[in-house]
Amino acid sequence: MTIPLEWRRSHLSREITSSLSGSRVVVLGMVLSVRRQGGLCFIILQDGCGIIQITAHKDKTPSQIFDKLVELMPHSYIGVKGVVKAIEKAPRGVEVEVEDLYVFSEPKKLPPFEMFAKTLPSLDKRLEIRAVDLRRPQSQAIFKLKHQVLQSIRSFLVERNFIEINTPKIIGSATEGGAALFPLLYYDKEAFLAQSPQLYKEQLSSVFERVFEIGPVFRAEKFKTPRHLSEITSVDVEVAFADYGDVMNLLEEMIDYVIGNLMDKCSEELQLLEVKLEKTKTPFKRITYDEAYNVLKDLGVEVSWGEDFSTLALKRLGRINRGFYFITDWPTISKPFYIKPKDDNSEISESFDLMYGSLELSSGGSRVSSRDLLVKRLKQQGLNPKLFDYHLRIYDYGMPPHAGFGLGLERLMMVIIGASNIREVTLFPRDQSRLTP
Ligand code: AMO
Repeated sequence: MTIPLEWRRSHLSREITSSLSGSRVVVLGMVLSVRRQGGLCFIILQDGCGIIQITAHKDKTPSQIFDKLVELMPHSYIGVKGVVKAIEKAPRGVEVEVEDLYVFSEPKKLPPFEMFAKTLPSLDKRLEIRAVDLRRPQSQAIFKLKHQVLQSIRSFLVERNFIEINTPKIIGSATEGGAALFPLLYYDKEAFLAQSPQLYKEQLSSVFERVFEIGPVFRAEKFKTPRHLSEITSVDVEVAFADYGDVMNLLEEMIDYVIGNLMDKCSEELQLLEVKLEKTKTPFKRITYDEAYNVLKDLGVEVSWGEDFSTLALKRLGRINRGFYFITDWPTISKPFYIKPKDDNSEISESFDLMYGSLELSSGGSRVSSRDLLVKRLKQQGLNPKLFDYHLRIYDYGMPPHAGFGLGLERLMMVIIGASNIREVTLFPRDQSRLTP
């Protein structure tokens, strides 16, 4: 369908303010609600950036237009021509008084939830028609916040001379351990979906020094939890001539910047979601793995030195440590091969996890920059160095010391809006039981 010239949009909802009073505008969007009140009809129209009230007066609007307006179903996509009026009672203090109407499409049926409903069907049901669920202003607000988080991360890093990279998502060998890989057939060879841009970002830090990538990573997760997905967006950062202390500082500064930016720029979305953000307190608390281990032992929680903390153990730690904190200096054995053991104690590594209560948001550390040590660490972890030849050969030509982290964007969003399920902050989540939409 070609859009008639006279039904091209003149203004977005957000651009219509009382300063346009008396002007003629053309607005396009989706009907969120229709309300008849005596001789008046009020429509809330939603476009990509907000809402605007449309008002029709029975005695002023041509009758065929008025009759059509009151019959409109929510989810109709329409165009309205009319005059802007400043009205105190209207949402945003402004409305458009209808002169003409164009109906682009009308729904065949209505979704099983209202656009402003407080009680909703289960997330699983809503995900079946996710793009319709996203028409709810509250649902949309989550992704507008996510967009702002991404914008803020980019501007924070670019201001600090980082360059954005894009690395392959089809790869030949594991980076984070073999179990969580998705295999695929790459022509006649076995390949995998990337678990992380880890090795590429490390190599590129030897060239550009400060690199970041924001992109999908794939994990064949065996867990069915509200915190795990099979495909997530990872914010990966790598810095040359830096160690784990430097990148922990960078990460906490970045989180602080992102939250400050949301508070400044997204008050509408935060209000809609009833989220009250507080300025973060930096520096974040830092506890070592051993300190956490001893606290857990004292609490009678079963922990085995050298292993990751269990969900229960993290819950207990989260009760003591509210908000953001780092767990540092993990046993070398618990971390991937590229994490650097300490020079004075090779059992402990220069590593960290960033936590929020019991939720892990990020992990990172100083990297091994010697080829020989990298080969040794690969072998220790039961990995075949031959499969990493493409990576190891770069180290033959020299490698600066470097450090970095990977931050799970969806986990950060869970913390920001207080979501209990990661699927709530993912447009089209992928997990063991979900491959559509
Ligand atoms: P790691 O494997 O800890 O580290 O991943 C980094 C962060 O990504 C998020 N995350 C997930 N979120 C949801 N579902 C999942 N299945 C999932 N897996 C990971 C978490 C986690 O903290 N290469 C290293 C990073 C580095 O050292 O630079 C890495 O990938 O928030």
